[in-house]
Amino acid sequence: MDSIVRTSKFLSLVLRHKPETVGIVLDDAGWVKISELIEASRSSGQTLDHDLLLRVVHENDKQRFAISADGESIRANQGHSVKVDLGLTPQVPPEKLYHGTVAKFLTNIQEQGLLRAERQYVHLSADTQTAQRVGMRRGKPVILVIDTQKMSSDGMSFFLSNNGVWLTPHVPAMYIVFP
Ligand code: HQG
Repeated sequence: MDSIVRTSKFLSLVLRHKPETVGIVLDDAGWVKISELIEASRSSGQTLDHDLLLRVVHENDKQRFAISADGESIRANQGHSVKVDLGLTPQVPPEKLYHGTVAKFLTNIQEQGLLRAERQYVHLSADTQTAQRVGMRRGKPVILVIDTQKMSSDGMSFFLSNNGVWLTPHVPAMYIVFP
């Protein structure tokens, strides 16, 4: 694994899920000072420096991370299981969004809808190609079509992360079109 991918995985772990593994604390909006992160990472055996970090942020295939306006802090754009307030404002979604999953989950999804599980939100994709890629992480992808227009008119909220992932707390089964 090259250093960019390895560092990206490390950042996903500490900025989304387990900051305590390197002894850092994220602020309420998920930010941590870059200098603090580098220092903390060093003491846990990661070779992280400012240049590598910026390359990971800028070259990341999904723009998973963001640097603050003052250039001093970093956070994950989405995917958190730790409780953070990303400060996203509700947005009107497109008429339909997509969710890539795999066949073994379908019975549960038919009963419970899409659950956010460990994460803060259910993740939805704006196009089927992206949903295919998300589903493929777990096997042969199955694409669910979500009637987001109906969800929205029924009062459910949607947020768009800074890297283009649609987020919502729960998708009840009645809004899901199964293949
Ligand atoms: C499934 C990656 C049983 C759901 C991706 C999914 C995405 C249920 C899995 C982002 C269920 C959760 C998120 C239910 C949902 N019963 N299974 N009721 N409801 N599921 O990883 O959407 O590379 O938490 O279909 O590209 O797969 O990390 O969510 O298969 O954007 O940046 O439970 O993660 O981005 O898995 O992926 P996840 P996800 P990054």
